[in-house]
Amino acid sequence: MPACGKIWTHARLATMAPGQTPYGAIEDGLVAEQGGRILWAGPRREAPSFSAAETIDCEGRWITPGLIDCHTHLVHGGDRAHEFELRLGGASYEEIARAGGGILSTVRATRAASEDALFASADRRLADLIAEGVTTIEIKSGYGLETDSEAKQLRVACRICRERPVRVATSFLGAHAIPPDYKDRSDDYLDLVAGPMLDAIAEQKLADAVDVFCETIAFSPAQTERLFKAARLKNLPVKIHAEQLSNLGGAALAASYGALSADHLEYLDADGAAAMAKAGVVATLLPGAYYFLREAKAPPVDLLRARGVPIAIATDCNPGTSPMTSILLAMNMGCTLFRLTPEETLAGVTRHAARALGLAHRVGTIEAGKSCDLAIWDVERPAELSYRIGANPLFSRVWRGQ
Ligand code: DI6
Ligand code: FE
Repeated sequence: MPACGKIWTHARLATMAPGQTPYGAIEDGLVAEQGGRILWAGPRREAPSFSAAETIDCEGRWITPGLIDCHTHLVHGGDRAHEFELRLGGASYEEIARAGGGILSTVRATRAASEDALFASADRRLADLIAEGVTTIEIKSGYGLETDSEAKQLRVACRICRERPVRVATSFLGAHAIPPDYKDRSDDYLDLVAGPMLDAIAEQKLADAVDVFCETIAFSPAQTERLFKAARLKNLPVKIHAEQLSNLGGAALAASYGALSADHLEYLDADGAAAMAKAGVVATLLPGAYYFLREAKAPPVDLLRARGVPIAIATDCNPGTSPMTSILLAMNMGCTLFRLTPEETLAGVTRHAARALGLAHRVGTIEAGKSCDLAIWDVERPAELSYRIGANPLFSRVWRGQ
């Protein structure tokens, strides 16, 4: 009789493993855990007779993989609620930026904040995500824009990883905006980011990937490519904020560097989608930013589907364009705003999100060998996770078997 730690039985499993049935569903399933990993998962009647330390009767509830928020700016100082008021009072984004607001106001607040203060505010946002069954999260820097402050953001992300029950993947986003002291000298700033700043971040092993905001208001494709070349020399995978407000061909460029993901993609064209498909780049769609900015153009979901590009969904949790800490709401918006199916949005916060972080071998599906990260839901069918607005049917959450 094989021994194991815990067993979850009388469960309906949405394994999200690729295969024949929608959601990889198994009616009357069983999951066995050993040492924080999934030892066995499948139909209960096919299960070996385990001798388990603990057996949990799920009473027919659905179990999905623990959810993955694969694009967040969780660690930042301050908020932009006052700018929200100004904008609703008629001020334009440009007027606010000229008055020192916008992204640079978050940079000031982040630079001024202590690590403890950054940890405390990120922790509150994290609690919202954990309460919805999130077990893996990506966290970017990008509000420091100087070496010490970028490192500070990433150190806080690493502290979250050490002190909270969640797996964290970090991304270095020094190329998020041009800081005021480099105004009209974006090439000089990019040299700093791709040079000494990246050196320091890599040296301290603070980042799992390198990200960049490729956009007319941020960094050009030529600058992006210089950063990607530097990342390659450090053996760090790359990702990109691309085609959010215009089409600069950033996604295709990222694909030529084997990027893990290209994110936003409202203005992606057919060539970009083809390049992503060929290179296996995940398309991470961020409906929260689309909604908050009241954008007019949705990402080309039909094109992504036709090309077989894997689609992930994330909150983009950030103070400027997506002050959102609900992964379930992001799933709902993926359906209502982008016309994804509930099965696609669930794959978008599990299997495909894992791939967007280079973690597909460890998380994202309920399969033997992967980390035992599970979300157990009080729902009658998995589509309810995308269908409801503002409800949280999480029954319990399991991270590394606990
Ligand atoms: N795209 C966005 O929408 C945010 N960053 C990015 O690269 C904006 C972040 C902010 O306004 O603070
Ligand atoms: Fe973002």
